[in-house]
Amino acid sequence: MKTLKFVHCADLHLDASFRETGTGTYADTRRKDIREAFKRIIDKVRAENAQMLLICGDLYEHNTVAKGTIDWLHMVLSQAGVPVLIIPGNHDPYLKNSWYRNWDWPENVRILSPDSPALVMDDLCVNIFGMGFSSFREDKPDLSVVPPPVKDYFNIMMIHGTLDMDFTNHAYKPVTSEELSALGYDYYALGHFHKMRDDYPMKKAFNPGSPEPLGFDEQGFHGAFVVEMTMDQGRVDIKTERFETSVRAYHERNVDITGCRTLEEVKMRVLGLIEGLRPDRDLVRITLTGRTGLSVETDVLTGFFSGDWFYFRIYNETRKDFNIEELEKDPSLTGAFVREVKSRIAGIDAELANDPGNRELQREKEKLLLAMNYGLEALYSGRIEWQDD
Ligand SMILES: [Mn+2]
Repeated sequence: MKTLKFVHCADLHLDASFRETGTGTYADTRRKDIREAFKRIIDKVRAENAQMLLICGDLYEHNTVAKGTIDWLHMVLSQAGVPVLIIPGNHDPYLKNSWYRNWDWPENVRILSPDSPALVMDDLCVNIFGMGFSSFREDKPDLSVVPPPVKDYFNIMMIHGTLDMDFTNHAYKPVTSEELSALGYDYYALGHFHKMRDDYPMKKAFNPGSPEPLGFDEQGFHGAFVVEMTMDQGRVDIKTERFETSVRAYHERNVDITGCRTLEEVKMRVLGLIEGLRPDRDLVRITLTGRTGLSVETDVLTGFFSGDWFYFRIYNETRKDFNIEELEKDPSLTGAFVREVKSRIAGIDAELANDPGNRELQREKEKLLLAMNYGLEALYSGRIEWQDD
Protein backbone atom coordinates (compact mmCIF):
# COMPACT_ATOMS: atom_id res chain seq x y z
CA MET A 1 0.00 0.00 0.00
CA LYS A 2 1.24 3.47 -0.91
CA THR A 3 0.27 6.69 0.85
CA LEU A 4 0.59 10.38 0.09
CA LYS A 5 -0.21 13.30 2.34
CA PHE A 6 -0.28 16.90 1.20
CA VAL A 7 -1.83 20.29 1.83
CA HIS A 8 -3.97 21.91 -0.87
CA CYS A 9 -4.68 25.64 -0.86
CA ALA A 10 -5.42 28.43 -3.34
CA ASP A 11 -6.48 32.06 -3.72
CA LEU A 12 -4.35 33.78 -1.09
CA HIS A 13 -4.34 37.06 -3.08
CA LEU A 14 -1.29 38.41 -1.24
CA ASP A 15 -1.27 42.24 -1.31
CA ALA A 16 -4.91 42.50 -2.31
CA SER A 17 -5.82 46.18 -2.27
CA PHE A 18 -8.80 46.07 0.12
CA ARG A 19 -9.89 49.30 -1.50
CA GLU A 20 -13.55 49.02 -0.63
CA THR A 21 -13.06 49.94 3.00
CA GLY A 22 -10.50 52.49 3.91
CA THR A 23 -9.79 53.89 7.31
CA GLY A 24 -6.18 54.51 8.31
CA THR A 25 -4.19 51.32 8.47
CA TYR A 26 -7.13 49.07 7.61
CA ALA A 27 -5.79 47.80 4.29
CA ASP A 28 -2.27 47.26 5.69
CA THR A 29 -3.68 45.24 8.56
CA ARG A 30 -5.76 43.13 6.21
CA ARG A 31 -2.75 42.42 4.00
CA LYS A 32 -0.89 41.25 7.11
CA ASP A 33 -3.87 39.00 7.86
CA ILE A 34 -3.38 37.23 4.52
CA ARG A 35 0.27 36.63 5.38
CA GLU A 36 -0.79 35.23 8.74
CA ALA A 37 -3.29 32.90 7.06
CA PHE A 38 -0.51 31.66 4.77
CA LYS A 39 1.79 31.07 7.74
CA ARG A 40 -0.96 28.91 9.26
CA ILE A 41 -0.91 26.82 6.09
CA ILE A 42 2.86 26.37 6.27
CA ASP A 43 2.55 25.49 9.99
CA LYS A 44 -0.02 22.84 9.06
CA VAL A 45 2.31 21.34 6.44
CA ARG A 46 4.93 20.89 9.15
CA ALA A 47 2.59 19.78 11.93
CA GLU A 48 1.01 17.12 9.71
CA ASN A 49 4.31 16.00 8.20
CA ALA A 50 2.74 16.60 4.81
CA GLN A 51 4.92 15.62 1.85
CA MET A 52 4.08 18.55 -0.41
CA LEU A 53 2.10 21.74 -0.71
CA LEU A 54 -0.12 22.63 -3.68
CA ILE A 55 -1.02 26.27 -4.35
CA CYS A 56 -3.69 26.42 -7.06
CA GLY A 57 -3.47 29.95 -8.38
CA ASP A 58 -4.00 33.56 -7.26
CA LEU A 59 -1.17 33.35 -4.75
CA TYR A 60 -0.60 37.10 -5.12
CA GLU A 61 -2.06 40.09 -6.95
CA HIS A 62 0.07 40.74 -10.01
CA ASN A 63 -0.82 44.44 -10.20
CA THR A 64 -0.30 45.40 -6.58
CA VAL A 65 2.13 42.92 -5.04
CA ALA A 66 5.18 44.58 -3.43
CA LYS A 67 8.77 43.36 -3.80
CA GLY A 68 8.87 43.10 0.00
CA THR A 69 6.03 40.62 -0.08
CA ILE A 70 7.78 38.48 -2.68
CA ASP A 71 10.91 38.49 -0.49
CA TRP A 72 8.78 37.47 2.48
CA LEU A 73 7.22 34.72 0.36
CA HIS A 74 10.71 33.42 -0.47
CA MET A 75 11.52 33.09 3.21
CA VAL A 76 8.25 31.43 4.16
CA LEU A 77 8.19 29.02 1.22
CA SER A 78 11.74 27.86 1.83
CA GLN A 79 10.76 27.10 5.43
CA ALA A 80 8.07 24.69 4.25
CA GLY A 81 10.70 21.97 3.97
CA VAL A 82 8.77 20.06 1.26
CA PRO A 83 8.14 20.49 -2.47
CA VAL A 84 5.79 23.40 -3.15
CA LEU A 85 3.94 23.29 -6.48
CA ILE A 86 2.33 26.46 -7.78
CA ILE A 87 0.12 27.23 -10.76
CA PRO A 88 -0.52 30.83 -11.88
CA GLY A 89 -4.12 32.03 -11.61
CA ASN A 90 -6.05 34.81 -13.30
CA HIS A 91 -4.80 37.34 -10.73
CA ASP A 92 -1.15 36.22 -10.98
CA PRO A 93 -0.95 34.99 -14.59
CA TYR A 94 2.24 33.79 -16.26
CA LEU A 95 2.88 37.07 -18.08
CA LYS A 96 6.22 38.20 -19.50
CA ASN A 97 6.77 40.49 -16.52
CA SER A 98 5.46 37.99 -13.99
CA TRP A 99 7.36 37.19 -10.79
CA TYR A 100 6.96 33.57 -11.83
CA ARG A 101 9.26 34.18 -14.82
CA ASN A 102 11.62 36.80 -13.49
CA TRP A 103 12.62 35.76 -10.04
CA ASP A 104 14.59 33.01 -8.35
CA TRP A 105 12.09 31.01 -6.39
CA PRO A 106 13.41 28.81 -3.56
CA GLU A 107 14.82 25.42 -4.58
CA ASN A 108 11.87 23.49 -3.18
CA VAL A 109 9.37 25.52 -5.24
CA ARG A 110 8.28 24.53 -8.71
CA ILE A 111 6.04 26.71 -10.87
CA LEU A 112 3.88 24.49 -13.09
CA SER A 113 3.60 27.13 -15.80
CA PRO A 114 1.94 26.74 -19.20
CA ASP A 115 5.54 26.39 -20.54
CA SER A 116 6.32 23.48 -18.30
CA PRO A 117 3.13 22.11 -16.74
CA ALA A 118 4.04 18.49 -16.02
CA LEU A 119 6.14 16.99 -13.25
CA VAL A 120 6.81 13.46 -12.07
CA MET A 121 8.26 12.98 -8.58
CA ASP A 122 9.42 9.38 -8.38
CA ASP A 123 10.30 9.51 -4.69
CA LEU A 124 6.67 10.34 -3.85
CA CYS A 125 5.14 8.29 -6.70
CA VAL A 126 3.41 11.43 -7.92
CA ASN A 127 2.51 12.46 -11.44
CA ILE A 128 1.25 16.01 -11.44
CA PHE A 129 -0.03 18.37 -14.10
CA GLY A 130 -0.75 22.07 -13.64
CA MET A 131 -3.23 24.05 -15.69
CA GLY A 132 -2.64 27.71 -14.92
CA PHE A 133 -3.26 31.08 -16.53
CA SER A 134 -1.02 32.95 -19.00
CA SER A 135 -3.26 36.01 -19.09
CA PHE A 136 -5.94 37.68 -16.98
CA ARG A 137 -8.77 35.93 -18.84
CA GLU A 138 -8.94 32.55 -20.47
CA ASP A 139 -11.72 30.52 -21.97
CA LYS A 140 -12.07 26.78 -22.28
CA PRO A 141 -8.75 24.99 -21.71
CA ASP A 142 -7.29 22.49 -24.14
CA LEU A 143 -7.38 19.30 -22.09
CA SER A 144 -5.74 17.28 -24.86
CA VAL A 145 -2.35 18.53 -23.60
CA VAL A 146 -2.81 16.65 -20.32
CA PRO A 147 -0.64 13.52 -20.36
CA PRO A 148 -2.26 10.17 -19.56
CA PRO A 149 -2.11 9.04 -15.93
CA VAL A 150 0.96 7.09 -14.82
CA LYS A 151 0.20 3.59 -13.61
CA ASP A 152 0.74 2.94 -9.90
CA TYR A 153 1.43 6.64 -9.29
CA PHE A 154 -0.81 9.23 -7.64
CA ASN A 155 -2.09 11.28 -10.55
CA ILE A 156 -2.96 14.82 -9.56
CA MET A 157 -4.18 17.68 -11.69
CA MET A 158 -4.03 21.26 -10.46
CA ILE A 159 -6.42 23.60 -12.24
CA HIS A 160 -7.42 27.20 -11.65
CA GLY A 161 -10.89 27.40 -13.16
CA THR A 162 -14.61 26.96 -13.10
CA LEU A 163 -16.09 23.49 -12.59
CA ASP A 164 -19.62 22.66 -13.75
CA MET A 165 -21.02 26.16 -13.83
CA ASP A 166 -22.78 27.93 -16.61
CA PHE A 167 -21.13 31.30 -16.74
CA THR A 168 -21.58 32.02 -20.41
CA ASN A 169 -19.42 35.08 -21.02
CA HIS A 170 -18.05 35.12 -17.49
CA ALA A 171 -16.24 31.82 -17.45
CA TYR A 172 -12.62 31.41 -16.38
CA LYS A 173 -11.35 28.14 -17.76
CA PRO A 174 -14.70 26.37 -17.61
CA VAL A 175 -14.55 22.58 -17.40
CA THR A 176 -17.10 19.90 -16.67
CA SER A 177 -16.92 16.89 -14.37
CA GLU A 178 -17.18 14.62 -17.42
CA GLU A 179 -14.19 16.27 -19.09
CA LEU A 180 -12.06 15.98 -15.98
CA SER A 181 -13.15 12.41 -15.23
CA ALA A 182 -12.20 11.39 -18.75
CA LEU A 183 -8.59 12.32 -17.98
CA GLY A 184 -8.47 9.48 -15.47
CA TYR A 185 -6.61 11.36 -12.73
CA ASP A 186 -7.05 10.59 -9.04
CA TYR A 187 -7.33 14.09 -7.53
CA TYR A 188 -8.36 17.40 -9.12
CA ALA A 189 -6.95 20.27 -7.08
CA LEU A 190 -9.06 23.30 -7.91
CA GLY A 191 -8.65 26.99 -7.30
CA HIS A 192 -10.50 30.17 -8.31
CA PHE A 193 -13.75 30.15 -6.35
CA HIS A 194 -13.30 31.65 -2.92
CA LYS A 195 -15.83 29.46 -1.17
CA MET A 196 -14.55 26.10 0.06
CA ARG A 197 -16.19 23.08 -1.60
CA ASP A 198 -15.61 19.43 -0.82
CA ASP A 199 -19.01 18.15 -1.94
CA TYR A 200 -18.81 18.15 -5.74
CA PRO A 201 -20.82 15.34 -7.31
CA MET A 202 -17.49 14.45 -8.86
CA LYS A 203 -15.88 12.94 -5.79
CA LYS A 204 -12.31 13.57 -6.87
CA ALA A 205 -12.51 17.39 -7.15
CA PHE A 206 -11.87 19.77 -4.27
CA ASN A 207 -11.83 23.55 -4.04
CA PRO A 208 -10.26 25.04 -0.90
CA GLY A 209 -11.40 28.67 -1.38
CA SER A 210 -9.60 31.71 -0.01
CA PRO A 211 -7.66 31.05 3.22
CA GLU A 212 -8.42 34.61 4.35
CA PRO A 213 -11.80 36.01 3.23
CA LEU A 214 -11.41 39.14 1.13
CA GLY A 215 -14.77 40.89 1.46
CA PHE A 216 -18.35 40.82 2.65
CA ASP A 217 -19.21 38.43 -0.18
CA GLU A 218 -16.91 35.87 1.48
CA GLN A 219 -18.65 35.00 4.74
CA GLY A 220 -18.42 31.65 6.49
CA PHE A 221 -15.57 29.15 6.87
CA HIS A 222 -12.20 29.84 5.23
CA GLY A 223 -9.20 27.55 5.18
CA ALA A 224 -7.52 24.77 3.23
CA PHE A 225 -7.32 20.96 3.02
CA VAL A 226 -5.05 18.28 4.37
CA VAL A 227 -5.36 15.45 1.86
CA GLU A 228 -4.42 11.82 2.47
CA MET A 229 -4.38 9.47 -0.48
CA THR A 230 -3.84 5.74 -0.27
CA MET A 231 -3.31 3.28 -3.09
CA ASP A 232 -4.03 -0.38 -2.60
CA GLN A 233 -3.86 -2.79 -5.53
CA GLY A 234 -4.43 0.02 -8.00
CA ARG A 235 -7.38 1.47 -6.09
CA VAL A 236 -6.97 5.03 -4.80
CA ASP A 237 -8.83 6.42 -1.79
CA ILE A 238 -8.99 10.10 -0.86
CA LYS A 239 -9.51 11.53 2.60
CA THR A 240 -9.68 15.31 2.97
CA GLU A 241 -9.80 17.27 6.17
CA ARG A 242 -10.56 20.97 6.19
CA PHE A 243 -8.72 23.28 8.57
CA GLU A 244 -9.39 26.90 9.35
CA THR A 245 -6.80 29.55 8.51
CA SER A 246 -8.72 32.83 8.48
CA VAL A 247 -7.73 35.60 10.85
CA ARG A 248 -11.00 37.52 10.52
CA ALA A 249 -14.59 36.88 9.47
CA TYR A 250 -17.11 39.04 7.63
CA HIS A 251 -20.70 39.34 8.83
CA GLU A 252 -23.44 41.14 6.95
CA ARG A 253 -26.88 41.46 8.49
CA ASN A 254 -30.16 43.19 7.67
CA VAL A 255 -32.48 44.33 10.39
CA ASP A 256 -36.03 45.54 9.87
CA ILE A 257 -36.67 48.31 12.39
CA THR A 258 -40.34 48.81 11.51
CA GLY A 259 -42.13 49.30 14.80
CA CYS A 260 -39.08 50.47 16.78
CA ARG A 261 -40.16 53.52 18.77
CA THR A 262 -36.80 54.81 19.96
CA LEU A 263 -33.17 54.75 18.84
CA GLU A 264 -32.48 52.79 22.00
CA GLU A 265 -34.73 50.03 20.66
CA VAL A 266 -32.89 50.08 17.35
CA LYS A 267 -29.62 49.81 19.27
CA MET A 268 -30.93 46.80 21.19
CA ARG A 269 -31.91 45.08 17.93
CA VAL A 270 -28.43 45.67 16.54
CA LEU A 271 -26.87 44.38 19.77
CA GLY A 272 -28.95 41.21 19.38
CA LEU A 273 -27.51 40.68 15.90
CA ILE A 274 -23.88 40.94 16.97
CA GLU A 275 -24.14 38.84 20.09
CA GLY A 276 -21.26 36.39 20.22
CA LEU A 277 -19.17 38.24 17.63
CA ARG A 278 -15.70 39.48 18.58
CA PRO A 279 -14.69 43.10 17.93
CA ASP A 280 -11.07 42.15 17.19
CA ARG A 281 -11.96 39.35 14.77
CA ASP A 282 -15.33 40.03 13.18
CA LEU A 283 -16.01 42.65 10.53
CA VAL A 284 -19.60 43.80 10.67
CA ARG A 285 -21.89 45.53 8.22
CA ILE A 286 -25.48 46.14 9.25
CA THR A 287 -28.24 47.51 7.05
CA LEU A 288 -31.36 48.94 8.61
CA THR A 289 -34.52 48.33 6.60
CA GLY A 290 -38.27 48.80 7.01
CA ARG A 291 -40.25 51.97 7.66
CA THR A 292 -39.73 54.33 10.52
CA GLY A 293 -40.58 57.81 11.70
CA LEU A 294 -37.33 57.92 13.66
CA SER A 295 -34.55 60.08 12.39
CA VAL A 296 -31.86 57.45 12.19
CA GLU A 297 -28.44 58.99 12.12
CA THR A 298 -26.16 56.14 11.26
CA ASP A 299 -23.07 58.07 12.43
CA VAL A 300 -24.53 58.35 15.91
CA LEU A 301 -25.63 54.74 15.90
CA THR A 302 -22.29 53.48 14.56
CA GLY A 303 -20.64 55.56 17.28
CA PHE A 304 -22.32 53.41 19.93
CA PHE A 305 -20.29 50.44 18.77
CA SER A 306 -17.38 51.31 16.52
CA GLY A 307 -14.91 52.24 19.27
CA ASP A 308 -14.05 48.63 20.06
CA TRP A 309 -14.52 47.20 16.58
CA PHE A 310 -11.89 46.76 13.89
CA TYR A 311 -14.62 47.31 11.31
CA PHE A 312 -18.21 48.23 12.04
CA ARG A 313 -20.59 50.06 9.73
CA ILE A 314 -24.31 50.70 9.78
CA TYR A 315 -26.17 51.60 6.61
CA ASN A 316 -29.62 53.13 6.61
CA GLU A 317 -31.98 51.87 3.94
CA THR A 318 -35.18 52.58 5.85
CA ARG A 319 -38.01 54.48 4.27
CA LYS A 320 -40.22 57.12 5.83
CA ASP A 321 -43.22 55.96 7.81
CA PHE A 322 -46.60 56.08 6.12
CA ASN A 323 -48.64 59.20 6.78
CA ILE A 324 -51.66 57.56 8.39
CA GLU A 325 -53.73 60.74 8.68
CA GLU A 326 -53.42 61.41 4.97
CA LEU A 327 -54.05 57.80 3.95
CA GLU A 328 -57.18 57.61 6.10
CA LYS A 329 -58.89 60.06 3.70
CA ASP A 330 -57.97 57.94 0.68
CA PRO A 331 -61.15 56.86 -1.17
CA SER A 332 -59.67 53.56 -2.44
CA LEU A 333 -58.98 50.21 -0.77
CA THR A 334 -55.94 51.75 0.95
CA GLY A 335 -58.13 54.21 2.88
CA ALA A 336 -60.62 51.47 3.81
CA PHE A 337 -57.76 49.31 5.11
CA VAL A 338 -56.28 52.12 7.18
CA ARG A 339 -59.68 53.04 8.68
CA GLU A 340 -60.38 49.39 9.57
CA VAL A 341 -57.01 48.78 11.30
CA LYS A 342 -57.20 52.18 12.99
CA SER A 343 -60.61 51.43 14.43
CA ARG A 344 -59.36 48.10 15.79
CA ILE A 345 -56.40 49.87 17.40
CA ALA A 346 -58.82 52.41 18.92
CA GLY A 347 -60.82 49.50 20.36
CA ILE A 348 -57.70 48.02 21.97
CA ASP A 349 -56.74 51.47 23.28
CA ALA A 350 -60.13 51.80 24.96
CA GLU A 351 -59.70 48.41 26.66
CA LEU A 352 -56.16 49.32 27.65
CA ALA A 353 -57.41 52.51 29.31
CA ASN A 354 -59.30 50.31 31.80
CA ASP A 355 -56.56 47.71 32.10
CA PRO A 356 -53.21 49.40 31.33
CA GLY A 357 -51.03 46.48 32.52
CA ASN A 358 -52.64 43.85 30.29
CA ARG A 359 -49.74 42.25 28.36
CA GLU A 360 -52.03 40.47 25.95
CA LEU A 361 -53.72 43.69 24.89
CA GLN A 362 -50.33 45.38 24.52
CA ARG A 363 -49.12 42.58 22.26
CA GLU A 364 -52.33 42.76 20.25
CA LYS A 365 -51.77 46.47 19.70
CA GLU A 366 -48.17 45.89 18.56
CA LYS A 367 -49.44 43.30 16.11
CA LEU A 368 -52.02 45.71 14.69
CA LEU A 369 -49.37 48.43 14.27
CA LEU A 370 -47.18 45.98 12.35
CA ALA A 371 -50.21 44.82 10.35
CA MET A 372 -50.81 48.44 9.35
CA ASN A 373 -47.24 48.73 8.03
CA TYR A 374 -47.10 45.38 6.28
CA GLY A 375 -50.56 45.84 4.81
CA LEU A 376 -49.71 49.27 3.40
CA GLU A 377 -46.39 47.90 2.14
CA ALA A 378 -48.27 45.17 0.28
CA LEU A 379 -50.80 47.61 -1.14
CA TYR A 380 -48.03 49.90 -2.39
CA SER A 381 -45.40 47.51 -3.66
CA GLY A 382 -47.45 44.40 -4.34
CA ARG A 383 -45.28 42.37 -1.99
CA ILE A 384 -44.16 42.11 1.60
CA GLU A 385 -40.57 41.83 2.66
CA TRP A 386 -40.56 39.71 5.75
CA GLN A 387 -38.21 40.40 8.54
CA ASP A 388 -35.39 37.90 8.32
CA ASP A 389 -33.72 36.91 11.52
MN1 LIG B 1 -9.01 34.11 -6.72
